[in-house]
Amino acid sequence: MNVEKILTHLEKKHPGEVEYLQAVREVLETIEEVYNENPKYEEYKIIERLVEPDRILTFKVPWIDDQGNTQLNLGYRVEFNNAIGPYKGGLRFHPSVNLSILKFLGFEQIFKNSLTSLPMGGGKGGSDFDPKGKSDKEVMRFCQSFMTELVRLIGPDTDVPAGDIGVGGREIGYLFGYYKKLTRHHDGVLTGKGLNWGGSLIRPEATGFGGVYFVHHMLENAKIDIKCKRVAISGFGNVAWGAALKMTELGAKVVAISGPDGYILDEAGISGEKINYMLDLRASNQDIVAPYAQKFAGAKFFAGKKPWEAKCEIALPCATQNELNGDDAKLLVSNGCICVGEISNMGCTPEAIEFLQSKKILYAPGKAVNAGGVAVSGLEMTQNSAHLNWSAEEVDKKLFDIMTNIHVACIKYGTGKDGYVNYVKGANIAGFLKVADAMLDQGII
Ligand code: 2IT
Repeated sequence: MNVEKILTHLEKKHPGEVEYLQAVREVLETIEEVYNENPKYEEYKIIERLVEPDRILTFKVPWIDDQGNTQLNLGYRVEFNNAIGPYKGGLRFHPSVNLSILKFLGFEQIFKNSLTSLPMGGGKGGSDFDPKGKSDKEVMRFCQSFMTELVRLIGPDTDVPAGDIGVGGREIGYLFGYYKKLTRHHDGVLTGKGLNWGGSLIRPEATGFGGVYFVHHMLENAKIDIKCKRVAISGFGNVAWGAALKMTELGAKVVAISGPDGYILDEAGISGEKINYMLDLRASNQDIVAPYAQKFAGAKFFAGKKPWEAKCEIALPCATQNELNGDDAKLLVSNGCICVGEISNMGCTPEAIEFLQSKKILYAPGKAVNAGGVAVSGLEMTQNSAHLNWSAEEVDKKLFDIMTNIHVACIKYGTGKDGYVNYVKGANIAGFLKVADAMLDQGII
């Protein structure tokens, strides 16, 4: 495989799709060696076939707001690869959504889902619709219009969407309700459902819990105790909430969380009711963390700043892509940071990753660290197919085992001669091999 040739070709074909090209480059550069070891990959053009989605559906989503005005958004579903299972991956509703972002997310999802060891292919979808500031009824009308088109593609054994940024329990409820009305099927077509209509226990916690299980393994492997370590987290949504809960439970101290408006530094530790307050903030529909400093004495709010300037040993990006850049990485390391566990998808820029790896900082990419979310979605699909529900303990134990196995796979394929683990390489190779071999088995399709 000639990485530069493939990328030059892709850049020409998909100009301006920067996030997608960034995600592809990272994978190609790290799998090159194993790829070239098996001539069949080249012969059957596995990479050329893997970097293009199987299909993309783009559609308009008209809806009527509370004032009676007609509104219009764009909707997408990118079905990337189904070699090892039905297309699986979330829906993102955010004004920044475009095809490049959904293609990067769908591409990453292939490897992430493969790492979970569950039978799930990769896909992603969403819309440039912004749920922030909308009423429940506006969100409902939007979701119903969105599902009118999405229904053409999805099914419990073909393509199973879930949540992502801007899509939580409320949106999944409206989407599921309309799917059910259109098809008359009550099945596992979406994950992240409500507990009394097919959802799985631990799904809300899964991404954060799984991320912390993974980080715990990274630290243990490096013989570092997690207790009393200071943790900085970006974001204050569902993922950050789960991460803060589990970090606190394991004895670490969460000192910073952030929102689009700035970050909160709370030297007393963000634990107990303060963690639940994150969800209240989110539910307020404002997308700001500033009120935290008014509610809890001693906490400070830094307007317009990122949490990476807070002194911490562990940094957990939990917000969005490219949220931690090269300068942030340098600042973190100069302040004593020893571990960056990316819980957001592609949270670190290539410059940040290069710097962290050059300093031998423990760093692992989103597709490994945040795989717990989609893993429990996979477990929700299993429960739906079997028409039963597992207990929280059962699901949590399975989640823990899955994260342990992903860590083992990263160590297997990512450990260098000096013992430093390149988790990017480990995750990409482990995720890729399974999908590539399945593609070989299934012929040119
Ligand atoms: O990025 C992700 O893995 C998710 N947003 C969760 C996807 C899923 O299908 O649960």
